[in-house]
Amino acid sequence: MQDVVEKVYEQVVARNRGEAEFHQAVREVLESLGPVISKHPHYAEDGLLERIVEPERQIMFRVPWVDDAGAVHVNRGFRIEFNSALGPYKGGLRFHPSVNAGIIKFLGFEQIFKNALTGQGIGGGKGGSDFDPHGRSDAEVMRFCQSFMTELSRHIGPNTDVPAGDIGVGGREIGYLFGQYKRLRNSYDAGVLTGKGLAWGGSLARTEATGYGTVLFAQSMLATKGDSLEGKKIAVSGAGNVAIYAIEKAQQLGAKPITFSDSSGYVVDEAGVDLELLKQVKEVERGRVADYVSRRPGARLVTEGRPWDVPVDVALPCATQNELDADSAASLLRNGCAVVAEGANMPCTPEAIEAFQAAGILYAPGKASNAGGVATSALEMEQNAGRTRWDFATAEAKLTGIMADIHDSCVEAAETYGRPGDYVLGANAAGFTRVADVMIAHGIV
Ligand code: NDP
Ligand code: 2IT
Repeated sequence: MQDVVEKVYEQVVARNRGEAEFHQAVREVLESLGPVISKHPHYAEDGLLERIVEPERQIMFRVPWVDDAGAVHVNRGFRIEFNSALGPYKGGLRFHPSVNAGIIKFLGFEQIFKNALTGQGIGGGKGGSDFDPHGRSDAEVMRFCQSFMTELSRHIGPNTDVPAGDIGVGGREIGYLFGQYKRLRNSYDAGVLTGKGLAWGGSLARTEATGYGTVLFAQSMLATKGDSLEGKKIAVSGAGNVAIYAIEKAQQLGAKPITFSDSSGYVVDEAGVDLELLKQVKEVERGRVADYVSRRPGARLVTEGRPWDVPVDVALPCATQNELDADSAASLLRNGCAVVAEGANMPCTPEAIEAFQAAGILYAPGKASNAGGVATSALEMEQNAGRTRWDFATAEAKLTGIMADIHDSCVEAAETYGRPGDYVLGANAAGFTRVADVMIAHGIV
C-alpha cells in the first residue's frame, strides 16, 4: 500500500477497533487506489480519503418485541448512512444473529462503490439487526419489523435513505416494514423501500436481479476469452434469493449448477439442480437443504464444510462474507475452476482472491458482479417516481444493459491503470473515481 493510503487505513483500524470485516473491505479498496492516486494525486488532497472511509451518519437503536409466548426480546438495530454524494443512501437491511456495527459498516462501505458502478445516482448505506428470523412465526417477524421500523422511520425517506432486502430480509419483511412506515407517516411513499410486492409498487425482475446479474457478469467475463457458460459445471453456495436466481439464469444460459447450501450443509446434485424443487423447499416451505435431498434421488447432503471441493468450471459464492478461504481457493484451482463471480458481499477472503489472481483466472468482486440487485432497486425507485410499471422484459433488458456497462467500466479502468484483466482494481478505481469527483464538486462536506 502507498504511504498516503496506508495512513488512512491505520486510522480506520484505530478508530473502528475490532471491526475486522470493515477493515478488510477498506483495505481492499485502498490497496487498489495506489495506481489511481499516482496518476491523479488530487484524490488524496482535502481529506478526501479520510472523508470517504468515515460514515456520514451511524444510527444504532433498541428494538424491543414480544414473542408468541409473551416473552420480551431486545435486539439491536443499525442503519449506517455512509455516503450521499451520488444520491439518497441506498442499500439493504440484514437480519442475522452475526450482525454488528462492523458488519454493517463493511456492507455500507462496499455499497458506495457498487452503487456508483451502476451509474444510477444512488448513495451508499446499509442496515439491519442481530434478530434471527429462523424458526420465528410470521406474527413474531411482523412484530419485530414493526418495532424496527418505528425507530428507522425517523431516518429514511424516498429522497433521503431507501432500504431494501439482504440476508434474512425478503418480500415478507419488506411488506411488514412498509406497512408500518405508511402507518406512522400517513403517506404512501412507495419509493421509501425497494423489493416491494408487485401489487404495491414492486418492480418485476427485482427478485431475480442479483442472481441474474451475477451470472450475466460471469458470462461477460468469459466472452472476453471467446468462451461462454454453455455446458459449464457450476458450484453455487447459499440457497436464498441470490443463489436461487443465479441457478435459474445459469440454467437458462445452458450451464449446469450442481451445488447449493445453507448453514446446515451443502447439497451435491450431479444431475443438475432441480430448481422447481429448490424453490418449493426454500421459498414456499422455508425448509432446510435436507428437505431437498429427501425428495431428490441421487442428490447427497454434506454437513461439513462448503461446496468448494466439488470439481466445477465456475464458482458462484452466494451466501455470506468470508465463506471461501485460501484452502477452498486452492481446491477450486486444483480442480480446474476458471471463473469466480461473487453473488454475496465479500465472500472470498483476501488470501483466496490473491490465489485466483496469481493463477490468472477470471475473478469478479461482488461490488461489480452482484450490483444487479441494487441496480434493479434503483429501477424500482424510477418506476415509483413516475407512477408507472414496466413489464418483465423491459426491466430485465435494463438490468442486462447495466451489467454489461459495469463489466465494461471495470475492464476499461483496469486497462487505464495498467492491470488489464484485474476486475478488483477495475471495480474499485471506476467506482471510487465516480464518487470522488462528485465529492470534490460538493466541497468539504
Ligand atoms: P438470503 O437470506 O435469501 O439467503 C442467504 C443464504 O445464505 C441462505 O441459504 C443462508 O442459509 C446462507 N447463509 C447466510 N449466512 C450464512 C452463514 N453465516 N453461514 C452459512 N450460510 C449462511 O440472502 P440473500 O440471498 O439475499 O443474500 C446472500 C448474499 O448476497 C449476502 O452476502 C448478501 O449481502 C448478498 N447480496 C444480496 C443482494 C440481494 O438483492 N438480496 C444484493 C447483493 C448482494 P441459512 O438460511 O441456513 O442461514
Ligand atoms: O448488497 C446489496 O446490494 C443489497 N442487499 C441490495 C440493496 C438494494 O438496495 O437493493
